[in-house]
Amino acid sequence: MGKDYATDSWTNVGPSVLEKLERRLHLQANHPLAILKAKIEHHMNEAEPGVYRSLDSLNPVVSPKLNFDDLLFEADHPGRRPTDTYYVNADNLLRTHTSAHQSTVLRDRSSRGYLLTADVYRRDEVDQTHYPVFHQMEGIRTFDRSQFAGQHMTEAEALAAMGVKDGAKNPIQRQHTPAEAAAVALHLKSTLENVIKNVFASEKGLQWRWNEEYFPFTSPSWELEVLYNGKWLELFGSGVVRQEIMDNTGNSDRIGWAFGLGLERIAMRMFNIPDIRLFWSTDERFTSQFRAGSISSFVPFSKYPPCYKDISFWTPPTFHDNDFSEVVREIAGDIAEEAKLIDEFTHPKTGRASRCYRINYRAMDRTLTNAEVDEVQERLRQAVVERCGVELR
Ligand code: FA5
Ligand code: MG
Repeated sequence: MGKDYATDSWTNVGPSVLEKLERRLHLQANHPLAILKAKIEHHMNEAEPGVYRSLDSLNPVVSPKLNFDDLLFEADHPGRRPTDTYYVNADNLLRTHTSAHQSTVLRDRSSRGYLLTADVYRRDEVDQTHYPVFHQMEGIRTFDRSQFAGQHMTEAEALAAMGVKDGAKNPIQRQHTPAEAAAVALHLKSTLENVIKNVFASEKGLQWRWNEEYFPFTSPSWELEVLYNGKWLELFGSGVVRQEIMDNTGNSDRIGWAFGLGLERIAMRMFNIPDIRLFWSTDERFTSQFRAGSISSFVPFSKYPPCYKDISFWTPPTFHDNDFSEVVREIAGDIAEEAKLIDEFTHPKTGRASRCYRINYRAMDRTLTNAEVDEVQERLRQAVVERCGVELR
């Protein structure tokens, strides 16, 4: 990004993740993620003309303060751990969500709404729906609080109107009147229902549901799920912005909602893309299938055969699944389709823990040879010993 960063004991970003910083898939007009972004932006601008300002080029390197503290994350929140987050060094990390820019844009006060799209980074498992880099769109909308001054509702009425079952678990903030919280929450829900109806317009009988959720930076909070291939798939998190955040950014006179939506989750369904790795493909058989402004169904090129290899090892007490996933990503790259834990046990006498993973190797553009996979597996075996301190069995 044109800047040098010193490494330290926190540094845990490897080259395969760093090279993704330059790809900016959501800015390539003919890429499915950019097509989806444009569709949502267009819809939101029609729904409320002139309200939402689009931002899509903010720097992915942010401070832990912006990513966590400003959003009121607890000091011991698991998201802060280096097992879950990519740290450039102790003072800089790769944003784990677009909410990392909330306090910056709120402080700006030049607009009542924002749609902020960006690449986000998380250490995670390896399979067809998880990738260490994905894309989110953050929506933020604020309102002048004085406009709700004349409205009255009891707490019970407001909770019922918003669809909150237990006000102790998912409370209206003490700084808010029940009426203003309900008005903002209902605006949020209807806005987002209209987004998914617009995005999935061609789908008959689309089914969705709101679940109550928890986020440190919103209350009440919800996520929305849609029914996809018989399974409920989570599309976004959302809620009424915590008033402390509004106060800290010079917005005590305003109340707001926010949502954070995963673009890949929607695009996979919209364009029929079966594997999250495909978004990163530069294979023309993938890229040539999409055009700005049009929603087309992906025609898969033939699926190449998988090749399974198992690896078993004794683990030290500090071992974390995500550290193993990271080594798989660094060594095997995109030919690793999935790394699945298939067995674990603790030796009854020595108390040592053992794990066995099955790695499914499959390239999306060619057939892998056994010799080639053996070579990768051998390098992986060496690397896990060196980097995770395990003992191979
Ligand atoms: C967040 O990231 C919150 N910042 C969302 C938010 C914003 C809540 C504003 C309230 C107000 P979460 O971790 O659930 O929440 O991720 C949000 C969405 O990103 C998910 O619903 C999902 O669609 C997508 N997502 C999360 N993890 C992955 C992943 N590993 N791969 C692809 N998409 C993912
Ligand atoms: Mg979630």
